[in-house]
Amino acid sequence: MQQKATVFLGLGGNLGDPQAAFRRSRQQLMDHPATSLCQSSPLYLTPPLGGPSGQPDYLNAALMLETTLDPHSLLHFCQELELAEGRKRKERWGARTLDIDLLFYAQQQINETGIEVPHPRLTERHFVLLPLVTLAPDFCHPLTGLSMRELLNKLPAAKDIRILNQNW
Ligand code: A4P
Ligand code: MG
Repeated sequence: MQQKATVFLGLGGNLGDPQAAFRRSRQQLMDHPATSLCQSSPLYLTPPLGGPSGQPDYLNAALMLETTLDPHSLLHFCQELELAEGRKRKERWGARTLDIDLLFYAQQQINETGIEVPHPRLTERHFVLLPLVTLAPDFCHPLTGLSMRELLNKLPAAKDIRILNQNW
């Protein structure tokens, strides 16, 4: 049996009703016998970063969980949740109903095909760091040693991002 680990997931979506997809997926994670929810961040409305032009704004949020699933099993479970929400993979960074990124798995570093942890692009992204700071401002990135608050402070001020819902 794997030891209990604190993990952070990033949720994103800009097709259909992402808030409903986030709620259903959070419930599935809570119902999983090896996983418990610690906290949800507020829900943010964010302009799309990269990908095809003209795609709708995103909803983004982050979850803090405790789990005894290993990182591969947790990511696999998240990919099943994406599929259950009708996720279709067409183009990279294209519009989607639900994207779940494994941002951190305790202080583990994983660099394999199909799974990279910490998520390699999180340090550049307001839509990830803003929700993470609400959950764990002092949690440190295992590669840089910088806290979530410090990483956010290194970015320029966030533009056009707003909290849509504190509780969802
Ligand atoms: N993968 C490897 N490591 C991980 C990890 N830690 N967590 C692999 C999740 N997946 C991981 O992902 C592509 C592959 O990454 C998978 O096969 C998985 O095994 P995907 O979800 O199929 O495709 P994607 O999400 O389009 O690609 P990618 O590169 O993961 O994109 P990102 O970095 O997730 O960015 N703008 C706003 N405002 N909000 C967003 O949420 N999201 C993206 C996608 C772009 N722009 C955005 C947002
Ligand atoms: Mg992704």
